[in-house]
Amino acid sequence: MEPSDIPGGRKTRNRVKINRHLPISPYLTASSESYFILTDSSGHLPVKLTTHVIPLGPPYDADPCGQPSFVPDKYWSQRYSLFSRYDEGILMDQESWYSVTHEAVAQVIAQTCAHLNYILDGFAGVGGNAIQFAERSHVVAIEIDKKKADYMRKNAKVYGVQQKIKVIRGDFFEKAEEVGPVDAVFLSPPWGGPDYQEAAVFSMLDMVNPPLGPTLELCAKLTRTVFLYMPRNIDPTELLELLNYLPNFPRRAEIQLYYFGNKVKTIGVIIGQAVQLDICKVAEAVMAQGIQSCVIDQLFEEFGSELLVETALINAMETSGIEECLSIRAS
Ligand code: MGP
Ligand code: SAH
Repeated sequence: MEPSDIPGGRKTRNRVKINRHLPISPYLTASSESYFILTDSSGHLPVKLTTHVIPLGPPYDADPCGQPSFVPDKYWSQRYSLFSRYDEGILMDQESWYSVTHEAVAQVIAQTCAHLNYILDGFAGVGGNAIQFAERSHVVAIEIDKKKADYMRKNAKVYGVQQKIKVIRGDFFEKAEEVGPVDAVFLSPPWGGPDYQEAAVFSMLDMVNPPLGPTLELCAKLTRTVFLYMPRNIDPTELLELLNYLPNFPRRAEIQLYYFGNKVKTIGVIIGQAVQLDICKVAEAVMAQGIQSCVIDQLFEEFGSELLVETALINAMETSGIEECLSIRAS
């Protein structure tokens, strides 16, 4: 550990970056749960959009006492939002201050995955997500950086969940296959630092490092569910391209918007088996966006029961007043 990582270490003033409201995709402006269908030549993807208002928790605290020199005021004042037990011995290095997942967001993510027994956190940092997963599930946490892996072990002890996290220090690309099959892989990889905000649109395939394509290809060998933690300026239509790397995954996704006040701070993207879709709402989205026979064929394939899909489509047809749906299916 370096002296500057220790709470109470050296301190000088840091410049505060101005808070900006990044424009976000028009797909991602829901005020409550909604559904839409993404479509391109490769196929269709029903997406459930959910909103999560993050409770503000302890007030931001700008008291500089104990602030390490390398920590900007903006992040220091949010320390109890990052880890509510910050004062009980939480350790973070420089990169972690801007990349750790706020505790209340990590709780929403872990709650979404609470029915999954065994989760692999592939880029686990100092444990912001892994600790919350471990409150509900068994976790294997891979982290390439030795210092962060050591800090994660200590942070897990602060939360009393050290027995439920197996920390592996190493490269995701070398260690993941050793872990074997898991119920889900959680990925919160580096986004290239705070400069992700400079891009009007953050490309998940081009701007994540290590590149997301090969990461997903490896995930597809281990699981049928991935959970991505992403910036708020992603383009949701890129999900169709991500699916090319997940050939055997069920084509279904959920996008979670994490609201801090009226601002979407970050986004969760779940793809695959663990996504629970309401077929009636999918059918309504199909109607609202215009009907294509291939979308309907895919629904029948995806949801298995013909009766279930037909009933949902008939209901949606009645609600929307559109009548061509089943005749397209019949033709
Ligand atoms: P932020 O850059 O502090 O955004 O990141 P904010 O506060 O909206 O910035 P502002 O200038 O608009 O006020 C917000 C959150 O995104 C962080 O708390 C982290 O949870 C997450 N985050 C940020 N970065 C740069 C990364 C990253 O590189 N990787 C991961 N996994 N998460 C990140
Ligand atoms: N969710 C974490 C933060 C993750 S930040 C938290 O809340 O604490 C992304 C992390 O990925 C960084 O800690 C970085 O060291 C790690 N990382 C980068 N490349 C990696 C690789 N190839 N294998 C494993 N970890 C990697």
